[in-house]
Amino acid sequence: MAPTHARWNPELCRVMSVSDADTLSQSTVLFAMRFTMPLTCEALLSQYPDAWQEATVHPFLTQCQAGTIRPTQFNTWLVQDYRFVTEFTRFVGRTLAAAPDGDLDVLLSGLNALQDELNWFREKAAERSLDLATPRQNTCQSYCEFMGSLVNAPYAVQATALWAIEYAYNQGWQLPGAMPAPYGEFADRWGNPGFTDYVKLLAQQADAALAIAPPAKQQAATAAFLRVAALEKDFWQMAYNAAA
Ligand code: HMH
Repeated sequence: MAPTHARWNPELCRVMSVSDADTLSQSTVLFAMRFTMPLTCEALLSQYPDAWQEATVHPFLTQCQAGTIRPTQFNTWLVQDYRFVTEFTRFVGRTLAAAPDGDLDVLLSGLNALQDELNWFREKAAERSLDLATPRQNTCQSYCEFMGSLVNAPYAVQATALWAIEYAYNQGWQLPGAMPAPYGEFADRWGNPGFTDYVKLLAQQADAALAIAPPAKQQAATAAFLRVAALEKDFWQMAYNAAA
């Protein structure tokens, strides 16, 4: 007999062989949903709140907001992030190469913005007399290698990683609140409404790919999300490791 309680999703009850949904607790059903419902970006954020918090909340960002970050630390981040973005651009290019027709428009707009961003980084580095050929620190190197390792990953995994990478900066730079000069310009680059809209479109595209991905690919997407979160956390910390 089909369950009649309005709160329960009939498809979920069918998959779970539930005939009397009223006897199940809400938490049991939420637990079961992790194994029966398609994975989404939103589900990843609610399943791993601690990992995501560590990726997006860091003293580096709060010190930018307070205006107390040391210029050498900020410059270290800036140079490492330029080195990251050059490889990230290639990662987006490879993701575009694997994308379905309907996703090309959004990914092309992302690459267009990255062209502007790379030139902006070069301007910021020139203003500060920074050497953009400074070697990559270990975390930057690991992050670039991780993105390289996704070259043959299923599109659902690439799209999930791409969303997570962009969302980490979109949230990280916004959460502390308005930043004073010269950091406001940096916060705005990843916190502006246009970028926020772009990240939402990336989530929709990742969700659509995940919805048709078999469980093994969804697991790989989860692993990629958690790896991005860990790398983002370590990336902020690099600012304190060495001079630019
Ligand atoms: C480390 N993650 C890092 N750098 C960036 N510029 C972004 C994400 C967003 O593009």
